[in-house]
Amino acid sequence: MSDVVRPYGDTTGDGMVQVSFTLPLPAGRRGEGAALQLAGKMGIDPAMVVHARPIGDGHTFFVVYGRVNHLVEPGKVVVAERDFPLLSAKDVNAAIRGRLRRKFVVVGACIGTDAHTVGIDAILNVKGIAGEKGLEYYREMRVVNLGAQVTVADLVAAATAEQADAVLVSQVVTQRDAHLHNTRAMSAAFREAFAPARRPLLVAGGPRFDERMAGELGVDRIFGRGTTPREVASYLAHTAGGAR
Ligand code: B12
Repeated sequence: MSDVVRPYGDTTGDGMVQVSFTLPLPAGRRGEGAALQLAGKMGIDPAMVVHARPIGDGHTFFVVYGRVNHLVEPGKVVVAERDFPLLSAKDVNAAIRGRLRRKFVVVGACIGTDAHTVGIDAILNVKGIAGEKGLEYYREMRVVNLGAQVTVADLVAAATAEQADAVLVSQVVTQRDAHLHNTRAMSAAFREAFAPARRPLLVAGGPRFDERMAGELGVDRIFGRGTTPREVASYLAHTAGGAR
């Protein structure tokens, strides 16, 4: 891998990027000028407005195409690596059976005011996503899906009543950092309600989470955009019986 790379637009290393944003300005020459000013301040030079469309009263959506001079250093990229093996459904079931000798109980929900259930349903429901079946398909798992807009108090109560091994929480709306506030509140409530050794595993997921923030948010693991049920099942099997 080379030490540095640049974005690719028309030719290798030409540094061309495309960005989109909305400005609270009416469409027109001044609006486009403002978009180019912003692009310049973002280090895009030269820049071109390739699309401008009025959206609502006094707002315009822009797409700007242009060159950045910044270099990308792949060797310095930090990501959350998967630190558990990716297993087949058969191996997940065998691992749980071998370690627990009972079903692994998963309680899932969308918390706060968030009503975006498609993501958590994709992970939990048998129909799954991306050609993989959801956790309900796994014989050694018992899944309780509480649905949308569940309060933290109700989630703690359900996890207690179901004797959950893992609590899976989805947060899709990120306005005013709602996903971060709600996840912190959830983890604090579980830490207060359970002694450390009895606390269920806490897993948060959603498209705009940074997977490296688990510690900061007080959860055991975060899964981001494009997660598949098999990854989650493999992680849960890996933790069954104590590994955190
Ligand atoms: C469908 C949708 C809706 C539907 C939701 C229906 C439902 N039952 O879920 C409806 C129409 C109800 C809706 C409403 C709203 N929505 Co909406 N919605 C979307 C949309 C188009 C798709 C979301 C989706 O289903 N993705 C598909 C799933 C499969 O992907 P996913 O959620 O990322 O999940 C995957 C991973 O993230 C991960 N994952 C997710 N959760 C979890 C949990 C765990 C434990 C794990 C392990 C993994 C995991 O695994 C999943 C599978 O890979 C998005 C835009 C977009 N294209 O993403 C906007 C979007 C999320 N909505 C948005 C908004 C603003 C709203 C509303 C506030 C609009 C309004 N003004 O009323 C309301 C809020 C309602 C509420 N109270 O929450 C914004 C959020 C912006 C932000 N910064 O937060 C978005 C991004 C649209 C936008 N660009 O503005 N919405």
